Amino acid sequence: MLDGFVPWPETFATRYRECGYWTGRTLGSLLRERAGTHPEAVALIDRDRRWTYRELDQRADCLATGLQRLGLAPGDRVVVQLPNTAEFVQLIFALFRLGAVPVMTLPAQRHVEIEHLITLSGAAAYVIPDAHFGFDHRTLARAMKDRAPSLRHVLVVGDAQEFTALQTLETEPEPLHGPEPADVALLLLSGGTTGAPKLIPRTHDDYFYNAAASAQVSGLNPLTRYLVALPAAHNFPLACPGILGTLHAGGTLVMCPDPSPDTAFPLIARDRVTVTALVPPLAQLWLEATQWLDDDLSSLQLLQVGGSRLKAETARRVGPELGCSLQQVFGMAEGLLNYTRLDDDEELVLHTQGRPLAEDDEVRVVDTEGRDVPEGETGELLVRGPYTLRGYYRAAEHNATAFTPDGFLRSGDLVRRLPTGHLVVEGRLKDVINRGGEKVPVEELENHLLSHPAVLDVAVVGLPDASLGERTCACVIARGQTPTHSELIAHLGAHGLAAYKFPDETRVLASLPRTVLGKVDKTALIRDAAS
Ligand code: OOB
Repeated sequence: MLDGFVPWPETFATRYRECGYWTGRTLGSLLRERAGTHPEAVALIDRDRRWTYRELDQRADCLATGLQRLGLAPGDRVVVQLPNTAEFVQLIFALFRLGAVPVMTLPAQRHVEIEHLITLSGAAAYVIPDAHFGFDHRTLARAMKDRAPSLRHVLVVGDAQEFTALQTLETEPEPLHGPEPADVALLLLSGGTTGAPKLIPRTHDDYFYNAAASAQVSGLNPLTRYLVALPAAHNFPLACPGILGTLHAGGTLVMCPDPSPDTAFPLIARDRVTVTALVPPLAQLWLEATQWLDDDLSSLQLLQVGGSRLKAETARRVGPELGCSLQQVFGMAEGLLNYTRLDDDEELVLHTQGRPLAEDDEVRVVDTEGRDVPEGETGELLVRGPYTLRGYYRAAEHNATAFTPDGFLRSGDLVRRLPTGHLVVEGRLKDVINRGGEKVPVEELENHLLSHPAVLDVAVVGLPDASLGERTCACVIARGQTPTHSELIAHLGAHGLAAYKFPDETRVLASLPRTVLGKVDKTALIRDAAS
C-alpha cells in the first residue's frame, strides 16, 4: 500500500465490496473490457486522429511497458501536466496498468504549484507538452529538475530537446505485474482546503465505481460522444462521468483543446458531440455565443454544469437556447458527487445541485457544534461513503481536523437538504474563492502577496461577480510606496503562481477592519467593497 494513504476501515471496505460498489476491477481493465467487446469502435477523436478501442488499448500497453523499461515501478508517482489530447488518455491508462500513480495537474499551473506537487508526492517523473498556449513547459521542467531531487525523468509530448520524448518509449508489450484494485490509482488536486494544496488519493475500486455509476446516472451509452472541454485532469471531465465514464460506456471521446465556443462549437458540429461538462461561466458564454456562431449544435443532448453555483436564470436558458437537457453536478475531488437526475422535475434541475450518487453516501448537515440541523436548514455538509477519501495524502496533521473522529469529511460547504434528498449549495466555510469553478486558495495567495516589498498587510476576499460568481480582490495595506495592481500581478507571475489565482482587482486601504478577536473582518471588507 502506498505510504501516506489512509485506507477505509476494514468494516467499511467489506460493506462496500458486499454491496457491489467495489467490484475488484482496476482502471486499466475498464479500457480492456471495451477493447475486448468493441475493438473497432472509435474510442477517441483528437482533431484528425481517430483511435479505435483496439488502438488505444494497444498504445496504452506499449507505453506502459516503455515506462517500466525506463525504470518506473508500481507505486511511483508521475506528475502529469498535459492538455486535452489523445496522449493524455493513452498515458493515464499506461500508468494505471503499470500501477504507477498519476498526479493530476492542470496545464495552467506554474512553478509554485508544480514544485509543491512534485515535492509533496515525491514524484519520479514529470510529463509535459513541449509548449502549450505560448508557454514553454520545458523551461518549467528544467527548473524542477534543479529543485526536486526525487525527479528522475522528464517526458515530453512533442519536441523533447534534452528530455525524453514520450512517444519514443512505446515498445512491444510485456506482461506487467499491475496494481491491486484496493491500491491508489491516482492523486487528484484538492480545490478546497486551507493552506498548501492537498492531494487526494483515489483507489482503482473507488474511482471505477465513481466513473461507472456516473456514466449510468448521465445516461451514457455506446452512441455517446463526449466533448472533453474542461481540463482533462480535473475530476469532473475525468470521471464524472467524463473520460473514464465514456470509455466504460463504450462511447467516443472528442478531445477539445480549449473550451471557448470558437473552438468547441465547430467540434460539436463536426463530430456530432452528444454530451459535455462545463463550469457556470462557460455555460453562460456558450449561451451568449449561440447569438453569433451558427455551428450546428443539434447533436447535443446533455449539458452538465458544476464546479460552482449555477444561477437559476442561466439554468433556465440551457434547454431553449442550446437545445439540450441540463444536469447540475455538485462534486468535489475528495469524492462525493451529487447529480440532478435525467428524469427529475424541472424545478429540481433548475434550483438544486443534485442528490448523492450512491445509496451509501452518508451525508450529514450540521451546525457549528457538529449537531445535525433540522431538515431544510442550512449547515455544513459532512460526508462519508464508498468513493470519498478517508485522509489527504501525506497530511496527517491536516487530517486530524479535516475529518470527524468517525471518518466524515468536513467539506466546508454550506448546504440545505430538501425532502427529496437534493442539496442546494448556500455558501461555504472554507477559505477558498470559487472563481467560476476555479478554486483560489486564499491563504496561499495572501502569502505570495505579502512577499512583495511594498505590501505591509493583505486580505484577499471574493466579491460578487455577474459572470464568475465571485472575483478575487486583494485588499492591501502599503508599506511606503503604494503598489499598483499590475506590479502585484507581475510579482505573482515572477513567483510562478498560476494565472487563475491572480487577483482580479487590488484595493489599497489605510487599515484592515478587525473583529473583536483581532482577526481580519472579511465580511466587513466585502460589504465595504460592495458599497
Ligand atoms: C469540483 O471539484 P473541486 O474539487 O474542484 O471543487 C469542489 C468544490 C465543492 O466543495 C464546492 O465548494 C464547489 O467546488 N462546487 C460547487 C458545485 N460543484 C462544486 N458549488 C456550487 N455548485 C456546484 N454545482 O468542482 C467538481 C468535481 C466533480 C464534478 C463537478 C465539480
